[in-house]
Parts: sequence; C-alpha cells; structure tokens
Amino acid sequence: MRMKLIIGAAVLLFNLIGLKSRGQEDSLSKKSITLHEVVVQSDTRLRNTKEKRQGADLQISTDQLLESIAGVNMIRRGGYAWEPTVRGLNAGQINVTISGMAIFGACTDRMDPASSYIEPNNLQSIAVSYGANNQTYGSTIGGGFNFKLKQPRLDNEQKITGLAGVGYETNAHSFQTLAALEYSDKRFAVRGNGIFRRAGNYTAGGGKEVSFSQYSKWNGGIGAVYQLAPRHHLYADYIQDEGWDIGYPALLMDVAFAKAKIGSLTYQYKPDNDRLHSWETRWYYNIINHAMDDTKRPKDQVPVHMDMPGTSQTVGFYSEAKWGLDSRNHLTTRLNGYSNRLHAEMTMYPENAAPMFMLTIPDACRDVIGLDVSNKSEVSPKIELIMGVRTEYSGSSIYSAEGKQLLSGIHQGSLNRSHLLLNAYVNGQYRFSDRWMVYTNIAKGMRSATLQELYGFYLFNRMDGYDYIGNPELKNESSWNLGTGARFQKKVITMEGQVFAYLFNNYIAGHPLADYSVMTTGAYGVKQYSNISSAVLYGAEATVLVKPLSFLQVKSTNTYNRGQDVKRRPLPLIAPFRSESTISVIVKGYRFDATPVYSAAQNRVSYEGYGELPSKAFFIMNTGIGKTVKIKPVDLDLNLRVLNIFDSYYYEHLDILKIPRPGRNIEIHATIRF
Ligand SMILES: [Cu+2]
Repeated sequence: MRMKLIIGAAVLLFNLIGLKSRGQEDSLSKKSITLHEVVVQSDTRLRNTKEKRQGADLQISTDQLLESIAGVNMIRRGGYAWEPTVRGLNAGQINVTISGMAIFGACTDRMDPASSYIEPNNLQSIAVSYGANNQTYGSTIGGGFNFKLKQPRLDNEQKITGLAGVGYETNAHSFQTLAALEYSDKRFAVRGNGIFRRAGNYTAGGGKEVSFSQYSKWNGGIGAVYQLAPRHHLYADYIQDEGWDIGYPALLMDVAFAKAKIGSLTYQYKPDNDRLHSWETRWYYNIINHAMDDTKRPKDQVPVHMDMPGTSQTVGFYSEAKWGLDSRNHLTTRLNGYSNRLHAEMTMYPENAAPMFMLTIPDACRDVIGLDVSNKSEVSPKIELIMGVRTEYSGSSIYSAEGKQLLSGIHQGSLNRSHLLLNAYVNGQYRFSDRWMVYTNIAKGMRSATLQELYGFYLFNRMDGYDYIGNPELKNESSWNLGTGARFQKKVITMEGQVFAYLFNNYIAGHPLADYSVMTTGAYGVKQYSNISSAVLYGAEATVLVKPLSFLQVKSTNTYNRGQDVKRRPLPLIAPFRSESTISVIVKGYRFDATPVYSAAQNRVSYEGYGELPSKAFFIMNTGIGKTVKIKPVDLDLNLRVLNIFDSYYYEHLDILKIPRPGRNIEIHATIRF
C-alpha cells in the first residue's frame, strides 16, 4: 500500500509540474524528496535523492520540513510559526502559495507567515523555487514555495484508507495527535484530516527555560472530488487552522489567537486531445484573523498595554492549461488574479489617560492580475530547455476613509499605485553522458513593494529595534538571477554542486528618518522603506550522496550565501556556511540515523545598516531510530528521535534576538496507516 501512495504522490507531482508528465525523467523540475506522503521538490538539481521517510514525517511541523530543504533557512521568533527564507530572501521577496492560492499573513510583526496555517497532514507536496520560473504563481525575485494540498483519489483499490498517530516530546512536554480518513468511490472521493498540537515552554541547552515559548493549535482539512462526467472533475477544499496562547519570546507581545479559513473550488478538464492536455481553474477565498496579546507578560515588560488585532482577506482565481505543441514542445499558460485586503490596528491604554487608537496597516488593498506562458522543449535527447515569461499588473490602494486620512498626514498626493511587472526565465540542461550533466538558468525577476512597505504605519521591527513607516514612492525591486551547476553520478556516489548570483536593483530596505519620534516605547528611531540602488547576493550549494553498501547511506548538504548592498554593507538575515549530513543504516527493518549539523559563525553583519549582530558557530547532533511493524490490516510506524543529544546551547543566525533553540529533546511518534 505504501508503494501505491508513493505512486499516487508521484502522479500528482507530475500533474503539478505539468510538462513533466510526458515521462522525461530528467526535466529541470525533477528534484524531489519523497517523504512518506509529502513530497518536497525543488526546481534545481540539488536535491538528487528520493528519500522515503515514514509516517512520523506527518507529525513534524511544516517549519521543520521546510528547514530540511537545502537553501531554506528559517527566521525564528520562538517555538511556533517560523518564517521561511530562500537563499537569504524573505517576506515580499518570495512567494508563498497554497495550491496556487495567494495567502498573506495578518500580523504586522510577521508572527504568522502563510506557512504557519498548514500542516504536513494537509499536504501532497512542497515545491520550492529559487527564482522566477513556471512553478511560482506570482511575480518574484527570490522564488518561494507552493504547498500543494493533498486531494482524495477516485476509484482507489482500497475504498477506505487512513492514518492516526500520537506524538510526545520531552523538552516542551509537547503532545500531538493526528488522523486522516479517505473514502474513495468511482465518481466520488473525500478526505478529511485533523491535527492537534500543544507545547509548553521549552528548555535551551544547559537547562534554562525559555519563557513564552508555548503554543496550542488545531488544524482540520476536508477535500472532496466529484466526477461530473468522464474527464470532468470538480474539487472542493477547505482548511481551518486555529492557534491560541502562542508565545513569542523574541517579540514584545504574544498571540491570543491566529485563525485561518482557506477554501477553494476547482474545475478540472482533461480532454482526450493531442493539443490540450489539461485545463484547470480554481476559485478561492481565505481569511486570517490575528490578535496579539501582552497581558501575560510581567508588568515591567509592558510599559503600555496594547491591543493589536489584524485581518487579511484574499479572494482570487487561476486558470491553467497545458498544451502539446508537437512531440517536443509542451506549453503551459496560466492566468491568475487576486485581491488582498489588509487591516491592522493598535489601541494603547496608557495608565492615566484615555485609550489611543490608530491603524498600523491602514486598510490597504492589492489587486493583481498576471499571465504566465512557458514552454518546455526537448531540443535533442541531450538538451532540454524551459523558457517562460510572466507579465503582471499590480494595483495598490487604500480602501477606507480612515486609512486615507491617516496617510494623507504623512504622504502627499494620491495613494493609489499601479505597477507593471515582467518576469522572464530560461533554464537549460545538457547531458554529456549517463554520468555527467550540467545546467544553467537565467531569470529576470521583479516585484512590487508589499502593502506593508508601501503603507505601513509605525510597524515595529524587533530585529533592528526601529519603527517602520511605508513609502508609496517605492520603485519595483528587480533582480537578475544567474545560476549554474553540474551533477555527477556513478554507481555508489552522486555529487552535485551549483553556484548562483542574484543582482538586485532598487533593493528595498529601511532608511532612518531623523525628524520622526517613535511610537513604540524603547524603539531606537523611525525608519522608512526606501530603495537602495543595487545589491548582490551569491552563494553555492553542494550535495554528496554515497551509498557504499545496500544498507548504508551517507548524505551531506552544504550551503553558503553572501550578500552586500551598494554601500558594501552585508545584507541582513543571511545564513552563514552550514553543513548537515545524515548517515542512515537499515538493519533488519530497523532504521537508524545520525545527523551532525555544523554552522559557522556569521561575522559578516552590518549593525549600522541593518541592526544585526554577529552570531557564533555551533555543532549539534541529532539521532533517531524507527521501525515499521505490519499488524494486519495496519502498518505501525514507530519513531524515536533524540535531537541535540549533547544538550548544546545554540542559536542560528536568523533567530531573532538570538533566542536559544531547544536543548536535548526526545521525540516519540507512533502512527498507524491502513
Ligand atoms: Cu502578531
């Protein structure tokens, strides 16, 4: 049955990347890591192994799953809702979508990246892009993630399938339980899934408790497919995710609740036609409700009590068609559009005065419509070429009178902005022989400033300690993304290396404003988003996989990034050299693994420019043991992991305020599948 799940995953994966489905084993989009049910794939050659992991991977968090991807580092503000970065780019520089649906967090302090509202239990695959390409559902300079929802399958051999699991972690006394159930018939199938997680405060290496690192959440999803007629299918998906009592030790406030409701309806047509292979249209809506909370903090940490709620609503669609031009050329066209509305407010309650109310994101709205056209061609058996363009219109405005009134006090003239964006890319690969291949990609990416960057009103950034105000005069940020790599494969060894360089124009960053006084007590000053004429980011990634014996495998992933702006100041939130290796052994059905992780110090920081301080090097060791037991009719996956076995005190460079990561942690996960 597991095999079938993997084949199912693979089939859907091929659908996801469209042109891949004609059986080209080595297309540019092939890189994937197959987890038990979640497939992580990226658009580079880097991730050249297919790892079959076990049910326990549905129990680890989306954040841990993302962190395991080469080139992905997480910005951490506590134990919950880490924010992903791709090769040092984050927030508006990358796109995060769920099955092509645009979704934006509601928090002004970046407490709730879109990835915090989905669970591995909801997912079929995670596609990672490192720049503009045919997998990103939007204009981008740094790529991003598309989380593909798991959909029920029609006419499954086994009518009812499912899973259930429990997990416990000693460090934060965290507990979780999850389940999924799928019913499959000839013309109708439905899948429901749910997870509950609760964690207390965790303890750093050495034994110090990290206050305000607790969280609780549940997530539930339901998906259904109905066959309207042969080749015509209707899909409906709904996810609800609710977190509460979430601590953020790196921030001034915690979260009372963070709620998301994400729904969509999809019509899919797969004609029996050489020209048009498939046509899929999705309509969607999502709403996020977020409320910060400082009432649990000690009085001396809260000079003025505040309420800071926010909402984000997005309604949108995409329509994607895949065409066969001839036997060698496969075309994908996609039209997508959405409208996002952000509202965030703050009410301060000074002790002996009347409450003060203000908007922090003053009812900002973005309307986007874009067209993608890409073609993949097999020029010869050795050469493959993917080329594409995206044009996008992006309009930004303020939709309420209060919002307009607030901003008219600091910005002159009309607040409406419209931007025309153009993304283009060429990816090519050449196979010298069965062993050697090389590939190269060039992309021109462009993005408009986010609504926070255009219209934000005193948004406090804990990283540099400044209040930020938006700038409607911001120009589009653009980049040239260049990359090239090679892959060598011979019997027991596979090696792959790639280098990349991103050249930015109009890089967006905060610029100090002298004459403004701060809103947040204790802030160092006020910055305004502005364009820096240019910046560069470059780096390298290398992976080695050795399989000397049938039961032994060693895989090592090494990454390095380096960036600086036109004033030669190092760019912020750039991870230092990092090396992670996994040694896996399988003996008599038992899976053992050991993972040493090393990170170098990061001394390339700019305190003047970006408020960053150097970070120390660290080394930690994780280890695990697992076994799958067949007890008819179920498979039972048992996993025990010991993370940070030496109980080292450490933090990563992207961890805000250098809040330490957890010390020794023993995880026990049990999952049954049927
Ligand atoms: Cu928040």
